[in-house]
Amino acid sequence: MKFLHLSDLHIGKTVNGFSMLEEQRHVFAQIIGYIKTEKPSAVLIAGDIYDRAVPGIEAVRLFDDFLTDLAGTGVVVLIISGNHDSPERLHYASRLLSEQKLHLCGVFDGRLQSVQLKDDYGEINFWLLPFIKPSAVRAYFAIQDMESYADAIMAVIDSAAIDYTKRNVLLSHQFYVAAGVTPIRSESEINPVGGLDAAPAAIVSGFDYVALGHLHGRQNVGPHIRYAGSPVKYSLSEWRHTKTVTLVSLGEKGNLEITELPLMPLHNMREIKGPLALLTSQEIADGDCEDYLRVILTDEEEIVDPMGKLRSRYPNVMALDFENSRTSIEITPAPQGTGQLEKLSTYDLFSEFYLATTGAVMSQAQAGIVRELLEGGRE
Ligand SMILES: [Mn+2]
Repeated sequence: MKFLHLSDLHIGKTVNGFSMLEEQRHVFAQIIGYIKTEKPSAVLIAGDIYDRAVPGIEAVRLFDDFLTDLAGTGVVVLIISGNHDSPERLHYASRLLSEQKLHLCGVFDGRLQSVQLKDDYGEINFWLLPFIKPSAVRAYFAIQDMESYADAIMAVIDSAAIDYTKRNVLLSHQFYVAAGVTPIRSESEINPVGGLDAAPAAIVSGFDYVALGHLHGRQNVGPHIRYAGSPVKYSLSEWRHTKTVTLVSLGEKGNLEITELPLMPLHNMREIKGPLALLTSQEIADGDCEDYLRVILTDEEEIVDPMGKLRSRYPNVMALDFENSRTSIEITPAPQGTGQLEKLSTYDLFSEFYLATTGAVMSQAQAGIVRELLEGGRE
């Protein structure tokens, strides 16, 4: 049986003030295209459907369109909630929708839900584990000291009495780590302090495939335990990532094949670096000017309104940084809330502000003007 694994749609997300709705619509169309050509039996969406617990109208509308298109292809759709979703809202109408081959598991109700599909080799059980916290699981199990995420996940899986001689696939949205492997993290993920949510991937290694969501960079945490990654780059930290959906082909027990199908963005996300004149000149401006950019200006001279100048050529500049001999000097910002700022003179405060906003230190002439104005003001 072939099935498609995706996760972390984050429908409705904005990145540095830019709405990703059109990007999302663009990749969803490609996913529908892959379903038509590859003809998988099921589509697994491993959590973080929406970016927020209460998504905006446009986001709800886009998800509705996507679900309708998915249903139109005839595939079975399996969905769990992620840490960004509201479990109850995502769970809405799930009993009715399950009759339409759409299985939504938003809320953990004390029992690991499953959906059984069949192919020539027999049955495959798909287990739907929505995002859980130990506190939510404790209510259902009489287990002392259930403190960790690993304990909670193990308790839930153990309670399902899974027959591991059959083929089993798990959908889960937790932070699984493999021993000795550093996970690829992205700034668009929410990171609980200190990685307390981490659970060893070994606890789910009994499944024939584990379709994970949570980490936004695609990666395996075991030969058959995998994060599909988000379908769109959701932070500048992901600009070098390639986004894909995962096509899994599960044959007889123990026979698994994983293929990555690339997703093309409407506008790419990338980083460009150099002096302003070069980056904005007709001949040099490289690639698609409408890409989402982090621009690093290397000019030694100060520039008036650098963002305005850049955006006249690149309308989708997301971030602007400066890298020159002045910014290479390490500046330790005054710690806030310690009363340190109050001790600074108005002039010092202004020069800190100037440095923070322009990335440059004031020239002698400018410093003179500021001092003159400040003294004039005092008089
Ligand atoms: Mn996510």
